[in-house]
Amino acid sequence: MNNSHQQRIDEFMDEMAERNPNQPEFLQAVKEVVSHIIPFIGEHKKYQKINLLHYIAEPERVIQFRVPWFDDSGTLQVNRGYRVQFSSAMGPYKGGLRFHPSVNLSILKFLGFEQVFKNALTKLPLGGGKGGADFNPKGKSDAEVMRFCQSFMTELYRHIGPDTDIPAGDIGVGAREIGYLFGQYKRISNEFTGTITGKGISWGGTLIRPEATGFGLVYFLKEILAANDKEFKGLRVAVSGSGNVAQFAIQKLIEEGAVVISASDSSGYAYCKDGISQEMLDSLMKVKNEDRGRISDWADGTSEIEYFDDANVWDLSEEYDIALPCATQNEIDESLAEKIKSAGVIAVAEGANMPCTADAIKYFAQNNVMYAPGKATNAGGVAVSGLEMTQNATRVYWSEKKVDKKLRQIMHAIHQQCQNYGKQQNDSVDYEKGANLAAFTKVADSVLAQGLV
Ligand code: NDP
Ligand code: 2IT
Repeated sequence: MNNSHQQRIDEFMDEMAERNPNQPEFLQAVKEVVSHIIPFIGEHKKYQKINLLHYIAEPERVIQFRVPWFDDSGTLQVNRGYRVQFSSAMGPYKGGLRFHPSVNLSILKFLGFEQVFKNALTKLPLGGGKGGADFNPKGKSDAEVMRFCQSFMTELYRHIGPDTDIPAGDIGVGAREIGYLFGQYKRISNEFTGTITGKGISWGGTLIRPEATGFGLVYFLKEILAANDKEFKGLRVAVSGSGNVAQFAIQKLIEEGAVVISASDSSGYAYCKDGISQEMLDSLMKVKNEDRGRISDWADGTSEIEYFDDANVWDLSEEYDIALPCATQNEIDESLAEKIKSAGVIAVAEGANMPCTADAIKYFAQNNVMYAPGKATNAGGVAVSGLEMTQNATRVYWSEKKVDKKLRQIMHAIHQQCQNYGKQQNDSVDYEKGANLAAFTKVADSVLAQGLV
């Protein structure tokens, strides 16, 4: 990168920091994208006419609201709810809802910003947004979760709609929460439309949506391996997280013949020397999804699973070939990236959104570890949400085979876009640059075509 580009990036980020104080995650996500876009704009006159970067980095609308609800003891609780409607350049706002105590505006703006580019890569007509609340569903009764979801939707419903903004799940928002949110939306609006995705299959959902993010991640990884004359068989894969994305990534990896050696949650991690079998995965899904238990409960009493309490899975000192972070943002910093490299890893593909810090990504680039960013690799989830919207709008249900085939095609096309825009002089692919530039051109062209104000 030449000095004038670096200077422009620094100036732009200084301005962003001033306009968005105390939003480190948002600034991190923006910097990651503009580092590629600024040199690209320098080479493409049509994007130089106007202040496109400022336009794209400013959400169209941010909604913040009070969410009051009564807990089981009759005490009033108050949480903070949000919806960041980031961009409608390419379609209605689309993106998940996160319920986690760490949720704040910085985190939701980073997620909304990334979502705009991710959704563009799917080639479906989707804008980008994200929302959620600083509510912790962990340890709450079903009735408490229901009351919270109903109160949350009682405000959110006026801002969303099947052609306006279509929320879905994310951390802490799974099948149960989507059900309660949709039920309340339907009740208030008196319409049964596809305003939320991730619905149950008997009430407007699509087959393969629960699986889509994890499956899509593995389909993408398969493309990376194939481009490097490699295949899954026998490769050892470390996975973090044990939620929706991790579970179905593990399932597809097992099908592909890989050996999955780990899963984790925020309390610790499980190491399975000989790999997680389908039977072990079934039991993990039961513990997590039905019993709402911990990884430690899964490991309890079994000899195949070694549990490490209060420990980070990326500290693992065993040898493995591939790392799939599927838990949360910034779970891998530079020192953990070094550990991952020394475990013998050839590729890191992000199931989570922004799980690697900027320094970790730099370390991978400098140390010959292939790195594929979440906006490309985890786009399968929102892609199948888009397919759910199509089915809802036309009032049909597609077969599992049809949805899975479309998901594979979409992941293949995203990989191709990364190759087209990220090919390096030595023929290797910079997936981060490829994803950013491929997405940027689509978003920017849509913005320019529609007029700016
Ligand atoms: P779930 O809530 O189903 O699972 C989240 C998992 O990550 C849990 O194992 C959780 O552990 C762990 N986790 C969450 N926060 C932390 C933390 N601060 N530190 C350590 N572990 C943590 O969420 P999903 O599987 O849906 O989401 C995982 C990631 O994938 C997120 O980054 C999300 O944005 C991203 N993603 C999700 C998509 C989807 O379709 N669901 C689509 C694309 C991306 P614990 O139970 O202890 O909190
Ligand atoms: O980060 C994501 O892409 C999601 N949480 C899924 C969004 C969606 O609308 O399905």
